[in-house]
Amino acid sequence: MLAAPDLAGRRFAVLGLARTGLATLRFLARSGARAAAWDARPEARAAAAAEIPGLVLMDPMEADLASFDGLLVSPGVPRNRHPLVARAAMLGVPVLGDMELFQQARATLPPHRLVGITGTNGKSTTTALLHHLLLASGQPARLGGNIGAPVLDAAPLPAGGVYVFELSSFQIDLCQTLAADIAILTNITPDHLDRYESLEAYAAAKARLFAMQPRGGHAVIATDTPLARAALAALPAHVRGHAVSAADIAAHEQARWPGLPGPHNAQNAACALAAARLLGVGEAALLEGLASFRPLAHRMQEVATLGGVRFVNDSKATNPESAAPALASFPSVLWIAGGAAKTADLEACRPHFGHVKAAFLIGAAAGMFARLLEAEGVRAVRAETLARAVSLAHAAAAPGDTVLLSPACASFDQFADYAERGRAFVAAVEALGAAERA
Ligand code: UMA
Ligand code: ADP
Repeated sequence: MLAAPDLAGRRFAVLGLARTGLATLRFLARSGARAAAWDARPEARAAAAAEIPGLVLMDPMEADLASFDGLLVSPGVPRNRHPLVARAAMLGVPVLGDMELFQQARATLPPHRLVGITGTNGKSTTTALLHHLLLASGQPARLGGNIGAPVLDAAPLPAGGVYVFELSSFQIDLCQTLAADIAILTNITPDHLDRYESLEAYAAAKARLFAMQPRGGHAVIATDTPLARAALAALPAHVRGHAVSAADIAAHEQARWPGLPGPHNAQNAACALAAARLLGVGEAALLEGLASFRPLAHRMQEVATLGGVRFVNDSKATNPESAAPALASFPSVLWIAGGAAKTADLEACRPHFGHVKAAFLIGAAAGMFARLLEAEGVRAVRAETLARAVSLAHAAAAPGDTVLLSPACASFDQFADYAERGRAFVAAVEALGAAERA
């Protein structure tokens, strides 16, 4: 397992004890470092104490922070608002995350390469696709990061392996030296504006991935969004830029890739292909891998067809830009949307409102979305809960229609995360199916 012997004897404060925090504690224990850990949720503290023998639980707000070698923070802890992060900065205590610890452990690994994939949308798909293409070519590869597999749990690869890590801007913020041999940027559109002062600050956070690259590193950037084009134009001189675009992918080629429909997936495929070629994947493996790739759950996932009505789970669409391609894909949609809004508009979805027969709105954004949609002549129903939205949408659907969960919002007002929201949708659809069969 991964460890960093250089950290032996050092002492860290760990804040956040969900997936990242637990993997961090396991890694510190393996490395011989000491930790004092905390989470605002008592149940997370109890679970961590049950897993890690002898774990010291200590609220770092009440501790002498200056006596620690670093504050290790989970990406979900808001760096811009949490008082501890400001205190650490004031005391000169480094605030780091799991990706930076991975970087510090790299010297102990057999020769390898690291790919870091960021962007507002398409990160997970591009990460999974590149990993799949590497495996298709017989190269040892491991995926991890924001996709849901903490990198400090990654088992080391043999020599020649490729680590394919999805990086949120939050994870990049918590790095100082992460040296990606290849960095990919899929796109930049408004998101996470509760964590950044401005859209420019969010874009700058993503661009730090390039600034940290080693000399001669490669940056693969899809130039379809203006802010990603700007990142390409501003690349540091020590990095080699590669411009790609959704338009690079010919329609007749993409037609042979059933797991990658739509222009958004052409963008993801263009990024993954360029990186795979830089990593030496041959053309035959690329063709085989693109054809055999299957989409991840909760992204345009076909759940069932009941009485001619198709049900599609696109719960991972957490902003208007990612919901737009789903709306574009189906001609007659009963659209389930809403949750914790990221933006005060639905502009990216507006060109596809003609596909929406009616919208069923849930969560905190329901009122705002209803006003926006009604102003555009779209029928909007305030369903409040997901279960009610599924049943109302089903009742309003005719054969040939699609009931689409593509919320254009985060899930945190009603669910633990997008995956729990997606599972709730699948369960509601399965219950409808069972009722129809009874
Ligand atoms: N917490 C505190 N105090 C606070 C805030 C939070 O103690 O002020 C605690 C919470 O109680 C919780 C923990 O900190 O126990 C939160 O940690 P976390 O949200 O970072 O949870 P993890 O399970 O470690 O998940 C994180 C990523 N989560 C976020 O970035 C919000 C996961 O990305 C990632 O898969 C995982 O690490 C493994 O690397 C999820 C995500 O939503 C999928 N990412 C965002 C996105 O894709 O848009 C960026
Ligand atoms: P991320 O990991 O960046 O959230 P995913 O690959 O998980 O990206 O896709 C999230 C959502 O965004 C899904 O609803 C998917 O259909 C949509 N999507 C995927 N790729 C793109 C893209 N390149 N541009 C816009 N939307 C996309």
